[in-house]
Amino acid sequence: MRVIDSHTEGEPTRIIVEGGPSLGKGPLAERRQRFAEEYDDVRRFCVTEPRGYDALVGALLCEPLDRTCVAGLIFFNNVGYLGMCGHASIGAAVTLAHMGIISPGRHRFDTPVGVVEVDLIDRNYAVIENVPSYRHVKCVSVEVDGLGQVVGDVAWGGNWFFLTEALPCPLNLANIDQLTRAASDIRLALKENGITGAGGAEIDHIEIFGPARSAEADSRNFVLCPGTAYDRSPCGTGTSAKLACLAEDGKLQPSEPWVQESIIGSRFKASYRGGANNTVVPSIGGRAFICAEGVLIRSQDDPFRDGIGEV
Ligand code: PYC
Repeated sequence: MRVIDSHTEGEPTRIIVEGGPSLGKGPLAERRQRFAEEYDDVRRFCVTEPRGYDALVGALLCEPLDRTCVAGLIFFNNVGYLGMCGHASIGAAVTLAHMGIISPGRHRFDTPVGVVEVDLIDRNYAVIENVPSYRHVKCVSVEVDGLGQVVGDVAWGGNWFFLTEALPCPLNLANIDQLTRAASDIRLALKENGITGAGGAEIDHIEIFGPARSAEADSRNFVLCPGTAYDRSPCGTGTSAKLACLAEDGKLQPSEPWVQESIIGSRFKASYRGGANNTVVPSIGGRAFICAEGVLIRSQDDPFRDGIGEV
Protein backbone atom coordinates (compact mmCIF):
# COMPACT_ATOMS: atom_id res chain seq x y z
CA MET A 1 0.00 0.00 0.00
CA ARG A 2 1.44 3.35 -1.03
CA VAL A 3 0.83 6.23 1.37
CA ILE A 4 1.75 9.89 1.67
CA ASP A 5 1.94 11.40 5.15
CA SER A 6 1.46 15.07 5.88
CA HIS A 7 0.56 17.23 8.82
CA THR A 8 -1.88 20.11 8.89
CA GLU A 9 -1.06 22.61 11.61
CA GLY A 10 0.54 19.73 13.51
CA GLU A 11 -2.23 17.14 13.04
CA PRO A 12 -1.09 14.15 10.95
CA THR A 13 -2.82 12.65 7.91
CA ARG A 14 -1.90 9.48 6.02
CA ILE A 15 -3.43 9.26 2.57
CA ILE A 16 -3.70 5.89 0.83
CA VAL A 17 -2.83 6.72 -2.75
CA GLU A 18 -2.45 3.16 -4.06
CA GLY A 19 -3.30 -0.35 -2.90
CA GLY A 20 -6.36 0.51 -0.79
CA PRO A 21 -9.55 -1.55 -0.74
CA SER A 22 -11.73 -1.49 -3.80
CA LEU A 23 -15.13 -0.23 -2.63
CA GLY A 24 -17.02 0.18 -5.89
CA LYS A 25 -18.26 3.41 -7.42
CA GLY A 26 -21.34 4.22 -5.33
CA PRO A 27 -22.00 7.15 -2.99
CA LEU A 28 -19.10 7.81 -0.63
CA ALA A 29 -21.29 7.14 2.44
CA GLU A 30 -22.03 3.64 1.08
CA ARG A 31 -18.37 3.06 0.31
CA ARG A 32 -17.44 4.10 3.87
CA GLN A 33 -19.97 1.59 5.19
CA ARG A 34 -18.46 -1.13 3.02
CA PHE A 35 -14.96 -0.18 4.19
CA ALA A 36 -16.12 -0.58 7.81
CA GLU A 37 -17.97 -3.86 7.22
CA GLU A 38 -15.58 -5.67 4.88
CA TYR A 39 -12.16 -4.07 5.13
CA ASP A 40 -11.77 -2.80 8.67
CA ASP A 41 -8.51 -4.78 8.91
CA VAL A 42 -7.12 -2.41 6.25
CA ARG A 43 -7.99 0.61 8.43
CA ARG A 44 -6.22 -0.95 11.41
CA PHE A 45 -3.22 -2.00 9.30
CA CYS A 46 -2.86 1.55 7.96
CA VAL A 47 -3.22 3.75 11.04
CA THR A 48 -2.70 1.72 14.20
CA GLU A 49 0.58 0.52 15.71
CA PRO A 50 3.08 -0.76 14.68
CA ARG A 51 2.71 1.14 11.37
CA GLY A 52 0.73 4.09 12.72
CA TYR A 53 -0.16 5.75 16.00
CA ASP A 54 -3.27 7.03 17.77
CA ALA A 55 -3.19 10.62 16.52
CA LEU A 56 -2.94 9.59 12.87
CA VAL A 57 -5.98 10.20 10.65
CA GLY A 58 -6.16 8.14 7.48
CA ALA A 59 -7.87 8.99 4.21
CA LEU A 60 -8.54 6.70 1.28
CA LEU A 61 -8.14 8.52 -2.01
CA CYS A 62 -10.74 7.16 -4.41
CA GLU A 63 -12.76 8.01 -7.47
CA PRO A 64 -15.49 10.57 -6.80
CA LEU A 65 -19.11 9.76 -7.59
CA ASP A 66 -19.76 13.45 -8.25
CA ARG A 67 -17.89 14.09 -11.50
CA THR A 68 -17.32 17.76 -10.64
CA CYS A 69 -14.94 16.53 -7.91
CA VAL A 70 -11.25 15.87 -8.44
CA ALA A 71 -11.22 13.04 -5.86
CA GLY A 72 -13.23 11.13 -3.32
CA LEU A 73 -12.00 10.88 0.29
CA ILE A 74 -13.02 8.48 3.06
CA PHE A 75 -11.61 9.40 6.47
CA PHE A 76 -10.79 7.08 9.35
CA ASN A 77 -8.70 6.92 12.51
CA ASN A 78 -7.43 4.42 15.05
CA VAL A 79 -10.93 3.56 16.33
CA GLY A 80 -13.26 3.99 13.35
CA TYR A 81 -14.52 6.25 10.57
CA LEU A 82 -15.15 10.01 10.32
CA GLY A 83 -17.79 11.86 8.31
CA MET A 84 -15.54 14.67 7.24
CA CYS A 85 -12.15 15.82 8.34
CA GLY A 86 -11.07 19.41 7.89
CA HIS A 87 -7.37 19.08 8.59
CA ALA A 88 -7.14 15.94 6.41
CA SER A 89 -8.94 17.72 3.52
CA ILE A 90 -6.34 20.49 3.68
CA GLY A 91 -3.67 17.76 3.87
CA ALA A 92 -5.27 16.03 0.86
CA ALA A 93 -5.14 19.23 -1.21
CA VAL A 94 -1.43 19.67 -0.44
CA THR A 95 -0.83 15.96 -1.10
CA LEU A 96 -2.60 16.05 -4.48
CA ALA A 97 -0.50 19.09 -5.39
CA HIS A 98 2.63 17.20 -4.31
CA MET A 99 1.53 14.34 -6.61
CA GLY A 100 1.07 16.78 -9.50
CA ILE A 101 -2.70 16.09 -9.69
CA ILE A 102 -3.88 19.60 -8.82
CA SER A 103 -2.39 23.06 -8.96
CA PRO A 104 -3.39 26.25 -7.14
CA GLY A 105 -7.05 27.07 -7.71
CA ARG A 106 -10.50 25.81 -6.75
CA HIS A 107 -11.21 22.06 -6.53
CA ARG A 108 -13.92 19.80 -5.08
CA PHE A 109 -13.71 16.65 -2.95
CA ASP A 110 -16.49 14.08 -2.62
CA THR A 111 -16.84 12.88 1.00
CA PRO A 112 -19.30 10.65 2.87
CA VAL A 113 -21.14 13.74 4.19
CA GLY A 114 -21.16 15.83 1.03
CA VAL A 115 -19.00 17.80 -1.34
CA VAL A 116 -16.25 19.99 0.11
CA GLU A 117 -14.67 22.75 -1.93
CA VAL A 118 -11.01 23.50 -1.55
CA ASP A 119 -8.99 26.49 -2.65
CA LEU A 120 -5.35 25.55 -2.94
CA ILE A 121 -3.57 28.88 -2.44
CA ASP A 122 -0.02 27.60 -2.74
CA ARG A 123 1.79 24.28 -2.23
CA ASN A 124 1.38 24.52 1.56
CA TYR A 125 -1.81 26.50 2.17
CA ALA A 126 -5.40 25.61 1.41
CA VAL A 127 -8.84 26.88 2.40
CA ILE A 128 -11.70 24.41 2.53
CA GLU A 129 -15.34 25.35 2.23
CA ASN A 130 -16.90 22.76 4.46
CA VAL A 131 -20.32 21.12 4.40
CA PRO A 132 -23.20 23.19 5.86
CA SER A 133 -22.85 23.33 9.62
CA TYR A 134 -25.39 24.05 12.34
CA ARG A 135 -26.12 24.02 16.04
CA HIS A 136 -28.46 21.23 17.01
CA VAL A 137 -29.06 22.15 20.67
CA LYS A 138 -27.93 25.13 22.74
CA CYS A 139 -26.95 24.94 26.42
CA VAL A 140 -27.27 21.26 27.20
CA SER A 141 -26.44 20.48 30.81
CA VAL A 142 -24.93 17.15 31.80
CA GLU A 143 -23.66 15.86 35.16
CA VAL A 144 -20.09 14.59 34.78
CA ASP A 145 -18.24 12.59 37.44
CA GLY A 146 -15.58 14.79 39.02
CA LEU A 147 -16.62 17.89 37.03
CA GLY A 148 -20.20 18.49 38.18
CA GLN A 149 -22.71 20.09 35.81
CA VAL A 150 -21.12 20.81 32.43
CA VAL A 151 -23.02 23.05 30.02
CA GLY A 152 -22.35 23.12 26.29
CA ASP A 153 -23.82 23.11 22.79
CA VAL A 154 -24.29 20.20 20.40
CA ALA A 155 -23.35 21.13 16.83
CA TRP A 156 -22.58 19.56 13.45
CA GLY A 157 -19.53 20.56 11.40
CA GLY A 158 -19.18 17.36 9.36
CA ASN A 159 -18.87 15.37 12.62
CA TRP A 160 -20.86 15.71 15.85
CA PHE A 161 -19.40 17.93 18.57
CA PHE A 162 -20.17 18.93 22.14
CA LEU A 163 -18.68 22.39 22.66
CA THR A 164 -18.12 23.74 26.14
CA GLU A 165 -16.29 26.56 27.88
CA ALA A 166 -16.22 24.64 31.16
CA LEU A 167 -12.46 24.44 31.66
CA PRO A 168 -11.27 21.58 33.88
CA CYS A 169 -7.81 23.23 33.89
CA PRO A 170 -5.89 25.75 31.74
CA LEU A 171 -5.53 24.78 28.06
CA ASN A 172 -1.83 23.92 28.21
CA LEU A 173 0.06 21.06 26.59
CA ALA A 174 1.23 20.11 30.09
CA ASN A 175 -2.43 19.38 30.96
CA ILE A 176 -3.12 17.01 28.06
CA ASP A 177 -3.75 14.00 30.32
CA GLN A 178 -6.20 15.92 32.51
CA LEU A 179 -7.96 17.43 29.49
CA THR A 180 -8.21 14.04 27.81
CA ARG A 181 -9.72 12.51 30.95
CA ALA A 182 -12.19 15.35 31.39
CA ALA A 183 -13.29 15.29 27.74
CA SER A 184 -13.61 11.48 27.80
CA ASP A 185 -15.76 11.75 30.95
CA ILE A 186 -17.96 14.37 29.28
CA ARG A 187 -18.39 12.13 26.22
CA LEU A 188 -19.31 9.17 28.40
CA ALA A 189 -21.81 11.24 30.39
CA LEU A 190 -23.45 12.47 27.17
CA LYS A 191 -23.81 8.88 26.02
CA GLU A 192 -25.15 7.63 29.35
CA ASN A 193 -27.69 10.46 29.43
CA GLY A 194 -28.89 9.83 25.87
CA ILE A 195 -27.64 13.21 24.61
CA THR A 196 -26.97 12.85 20.89
CA GLY A 197 -26.73 14.66 17.61
CA ALA A 198 -29.62 14.66 15.13
CA GLY A 199 -31.31 11.30 14.60
CA GLY A 200 -29.63 9.80 17.68
CA ALA A 201 -26.13 10.16 16.21
CA GLU A 202 -23.34 9.62 18.71
CA ILE A 203 -21.41 12.74 19.76
CA ASP A 204 -17.87 11.48 19.32
CA HIS A 205 -15.88 14.75 19.41
CA ILE A 206 -15.60 16.96 22.50
CA GLU A 207 -14.33 20.51 22.21
CA ILE A 208 -13.25 22.62 25.20
CA PHE A 209 -12.69 26.35 24.60
CA GLY A 210 -10.71 28.93 26.53
CA PRO A 211 -8.95 32.24 25.98
CA ALA A 212 -6.39 32.45 23.16
CA ARG A 213 -2.71 32.82 24.01
CA SER A 214 -1.78 34.64 20.84
CA ALA A 215 -3.01 38.20 20.29
CA GLU A 216 -3.82 37.11 16.72
CA ALA A 217 -6.30 34.40 17.76
CA ASP A 218 -9.87 34.68 19.04
CA SER A 219 -9.98 31.47 21.05
CA ARG A 220 -7.97 28.38 22.00
CA ASN A 221 -9.36 24.85 21.99
CA PHE A 222 -8.71 21.30 23.04
CA VAL A 223 -10.45 18.72 20.85
CA LEU A 224 -10.85 15.09 21.80
CA CYS A 225 -11.25 12.93 18.69
CA PRO A 226 -13.06 9.55 18.64
CA GLY A 227 -10.82 7.34 20.82
CA THR A 228 -8.39 9.07 23.14
CA ALA A 229 -6.23 11.11 20.78
CA TYR A 230 -6.50 14.90 20.76
CA ASP A 231 -6.37 17.06 17.67
CA ARG A 232 -3.06 18.87 17.32
CA SER A 233 -4.71 21.28 14.88
CA PRO A 234 -7.70 23.46 15.86
CA CYS A 235 -9.90 20.82 14.12
CA GLY A 236 -11.57 21.85 10.87
CA THR A 237 -14.94 20.27 11.56
CA GLY A 238 -14.78 21.45 15.19
CA THR A 239 -14.05 25.02 14.12
CA SER A 240 -16.99 24.72 11.70
CA ALA A 241 -19.25 23.66 14.57
CA LYS A 242 -17.95 26.62 16.61
CA LEU A 243 -18.73 29.05 13.77
CA ALA A 244 -22.30 27.70 13.61
CA CYS A 245 -22.76 28.44 17.34
CA LEU A 246 -21.16 31.91 17.12
CA ALA A 247 -23.32 32.78 14.11
CA GLU A 248 -26.54 31.70 15.82
CA ASP A 249 -25.62 33.70 18.94
CA GLY A 250 -25.00 36.80 16.78
CA LYS A 251 -21.36 36.87 17.93
CA LEU A 252 -19.84 36.50 14.45
CA GLN A 253 -21.14 37.99 11.22
CA PRO A 254 -20.82 36.47 7.73
CA SER A 255 -17.27 36.97 6.32
CA GLU A 256 -15.94 38.17 9.68
CA PRO A 257 -12.66 36.37 10.44
CA TRP A 258 -12.34 33.96 13.35
CA VAL A 259 -8.90 32.66 14.25
CA GLN A 260 -8.99 29.41 16.18
CA GLU A 261 -5.85 28.41 18.06
CA SER A 262 -5.15 24.77 18.90
CA ILE A 263 -3.78 23.30 22.10
CA ILE A 264 -0.30 23.31 20.49
CA GLY A 265 -0.65 26.95 19.38
CA SER A 266 -1.24 26.33 15.66
CA ARG A 267 -4.07 28.25 13.98
CA PHE A 268 -6.89 27.98 11.45
CA LYS A 269 -8.27 31.14 9.92
CA ALA A 270 -12.03 30.74 9.54
CA SER A 271 -15.14 32.60 8.42
CA TYR A 272 -18.56 31.65 7.10
CA ARG A 273 -21.30 32.54 4.68
CA GLY A 274 -24.95 31.85 5.27
CA GLY A 275 -26.26 28.51 4.04
CA ALA A 276 -29.75 27.11 3.47
CA ASN A 277 -32.08 26.26 6.37
CA ASN A 278 -30.23 28.23 9.06
CA THR A 279 -26.90 26.59 8.39
CA VAL A 280 -23.56 28.28 7.88
CA VAL A 281 -21.03 27.32 5.23
CA PRO A 282 -17.62 27.57 6.93
CA SER A 283 -14.29 28.34 5.26
CA ILE A 284 -11.25 27.05 7.09
CA GLY A 285 -7.70 27.89 6.05
CA GLY A 286 -4.51 26.28 7.25
CA ARG A 287 -1.03 25.08 6.32
CA ALA A 288 -0.04 21.50 5.54
CA PHE A 289 3.36 19.96 4.89
CA ILE A 290 4.35 16.65 3.35
CA CYS A 291 6.24 14.54 5.91
CA ALA A 292 6.87 11.22 4.17
CA GLU A 293 6.11 8.98 1.24
CA GLY A 294 6.06 5.30 1.98
CA VAL A 295 5.02 1.78 1.24
CA LEU A 296 3.28 -0.12 4.04
CA ILE A 297 4.06 -3.82 3.98
CA ARG A 298 1.66 -6.51 5.20
CA SER A 299 3.26 -9.93 5.40
CA GLN A 300 0.90 -12.87 5.80
CA ASP A 301 3.13 -14.32 8.53
CA ASP A 302 3.30 -11.04 10.49
CA PRO A 303 1.23 -11.60 13.66
CA PHE A 304 0.53 -7.84 13.75
CA ARG A 305 -0.32 -7.43 10.06
CA ASP A 306 -3.69 -5.93 11.08
CA GLY A 307 -2.26 -3.72 13.82
CA ILE A 308 -2.06 -4.17 17.56
CA GLY A 309 -5.25 -4.35 19.56
CA GLU A 310 -8.39 -6.28 20.11
CA VAL A 311 -10.97 -6.36 17.36
O1 PYC B 1 -9.87 18.64 11.30
O2 PYC B 1 -11.97 18.05 11.16
C1 PYC B 1 -10.83 17.88 11.55
C2 PYC B 1 -10.54 16.69 12.38
C3 PYC B 1 -11.41 15.75 12.85
C4 PYC B 1 -10.68 14.82 13.57
C5 PYC B 1 -9.35 15.20 13.54
N1 PYC B 1 -9.29 16.35 12.79
